[in-house]
Amino acid sequence: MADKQRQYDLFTRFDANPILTTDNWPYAAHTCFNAGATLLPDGRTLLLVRVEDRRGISHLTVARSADGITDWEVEATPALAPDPERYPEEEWGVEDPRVVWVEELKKYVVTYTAYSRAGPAVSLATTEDFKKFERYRVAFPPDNKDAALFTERINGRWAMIHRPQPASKGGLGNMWISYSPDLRHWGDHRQMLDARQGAWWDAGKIGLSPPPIKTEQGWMILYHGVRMSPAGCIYRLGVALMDLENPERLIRRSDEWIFGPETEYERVGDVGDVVFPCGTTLNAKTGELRLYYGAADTTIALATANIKDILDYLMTARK
Ligand code: M1P
Repeated sequence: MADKQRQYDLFTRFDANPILTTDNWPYAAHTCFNAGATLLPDGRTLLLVRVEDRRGISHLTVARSADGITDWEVEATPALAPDPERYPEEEWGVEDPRVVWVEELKKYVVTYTAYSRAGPAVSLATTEDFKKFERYRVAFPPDNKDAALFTERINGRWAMIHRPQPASKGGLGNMWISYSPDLRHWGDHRQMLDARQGAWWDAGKIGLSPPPIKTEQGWMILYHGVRMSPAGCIYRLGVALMDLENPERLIRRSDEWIFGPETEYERVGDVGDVVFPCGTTLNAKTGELRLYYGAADTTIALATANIKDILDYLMTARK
């Protein structure tokens, strides 16, 4: 039984989920969800949270916590608000940030969806303090989202995963990887991980969830798969392992989803049946991986797993 259940039990939900709702917000907000995450040098956890207002427009606000679970201090004003006068690609908001610390730059790199009448695009900005941001603007034009940078150069180039959604595929999409010498000019685009087809849980549309996590065995890629049904979509999480030197090369991919909507706060909300993680933190000593995820596009929840258990599970998957 233990083995039979193992893949379903990789993650444990925090008892008092959700950890952040708009009740925690110091100003009026409709929903807070899909947050990028990072550990600060002083040990606190920082979430860069997508906040949607009652117009339907999203901005990004910082929340910090000493233990990464409770007593969140939410900033009184947005860290990154859409600025459509200077950046027209942000006319309808900024969404779904992914945050990585890049040691070489001594900066955080934030990738996010810049939404406008042109469609959703991938934008990139850097920051040292989550107060001042340098916008590099659009890295990948519409329709494209679910992007994050690898934390280090690979064979001398920056690499970014993203998810184009070509009209010819009717709103479906696969994960791609592209490379850049300077974070501004992107090329050498390759399809990296395909959505499966037919009855599969990740048929049709997949996208990167949190940024790639470097392990000794390879880059761990947590991705969301979207099951489209007559009753609506179900967003679940899968995992793949890619080669450290050549992240286009798949080592293993889980057949089954490893986390999906089960609780009421995941099943009911603005968009029900959605778990959508945009950030993790990893305790290098214990191997505890914390998954911060948007629940039903309404609140932020936390689930934890041991990264070794995920890797062990992956090794049981087909090549
Ligand atoms: O509503 C679920 C999610 O839908 C979109 O994700 P994707 O385009 O990858 O399917 C995003 O709008 C995301 O914010 C949202 O949580």
